[in-house]
Amino acid sequence: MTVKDYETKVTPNWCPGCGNFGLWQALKQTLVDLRADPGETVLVAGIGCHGHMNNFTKISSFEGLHGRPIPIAVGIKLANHRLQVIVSTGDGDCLGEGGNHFVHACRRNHDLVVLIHNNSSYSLTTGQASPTSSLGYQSKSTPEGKKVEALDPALLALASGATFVSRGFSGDVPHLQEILKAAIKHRGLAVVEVLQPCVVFNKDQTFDYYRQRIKKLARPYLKRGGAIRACLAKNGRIPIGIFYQQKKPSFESRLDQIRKKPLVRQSLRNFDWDKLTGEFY
Ligand SMILES: Cc1ncc(C[n+]2csc(CCOP(=O)(O)OP(=O)(O)O)c2C)c(N)n1
Ligand code: SF4
Repeated sequence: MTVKDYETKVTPNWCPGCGNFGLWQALKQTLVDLRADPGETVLVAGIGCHGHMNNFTKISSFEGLHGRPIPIAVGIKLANHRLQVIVSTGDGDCLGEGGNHFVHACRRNHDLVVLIHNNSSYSLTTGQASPTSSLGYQSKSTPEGKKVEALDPALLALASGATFVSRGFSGDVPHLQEILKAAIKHRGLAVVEVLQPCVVFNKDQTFDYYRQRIKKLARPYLKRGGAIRACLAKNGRIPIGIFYQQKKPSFESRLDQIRKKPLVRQSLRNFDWDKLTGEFY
């Protein structure tokens, strides 16, 4: 397989220079490196500029409602836990409308990758402030500047119980690729926050802004305390890398019902629907 094999015939409609291009490149290259089977790998997106990626990527995919890709991905994983399921979500999608799903998916340690395209903006709807926009961020919804501090997705993931937490930058594709590869191989909830500049609406968090501030972390922490300290921005520097990785049973691995085979492979022939529903009459 080559990068081209993971591309559909649809030409990307992202704006020229959009940070989504680097993220997409890293994802395709990672799929090549891992020889990912397009039929067994599923990309689930919400609604936003990030969600367009599904149209350009030739693997199984589903684009759901804004804020809801995580519950859809959980459903797919429960139906067939042998599939590799990757959630592609925006900072608005994942942390605004879908914030509760994110917290509980981390806590339950579902075996999913959650790839957050963090451009600190609701870009598809023309750049309103999102939960990750910084204090003072000016937009159509915050003309006098945002009055609330930004949410840190990696910090929230660590506090919520995710077993793999990382942050990459779409301007550094090889580094992001390393993170993605480790996240896909991880068994449990793997969060990859990607700093992804929106070159049209976010004039604060630009490629240059990140290039001047990012600092690479040498290796993951095995304890959450160290990882939390490592992921916090300090002295104006923004850390990137894998902050935390821990082995812990995933939610799916704890279910006796799917231990032998996935739900979709189980027969309905001996299933007594009347007996089951009869208990509730
Ligand atoms: C249930 C619902 N609420 C709101 C919207 C409107 N809406 C569509 S995309 C979007 C913002 C997307 O922002 P983000 O998730 O950060 O993605 P980006 O466009 O920045 O990639 C909003 C609010 C919608 N389509 N559906
Ligand atoms: S509006 Fe921003 S995030 Fe959306 S495609 Fe254009 S540059 Fe990318």
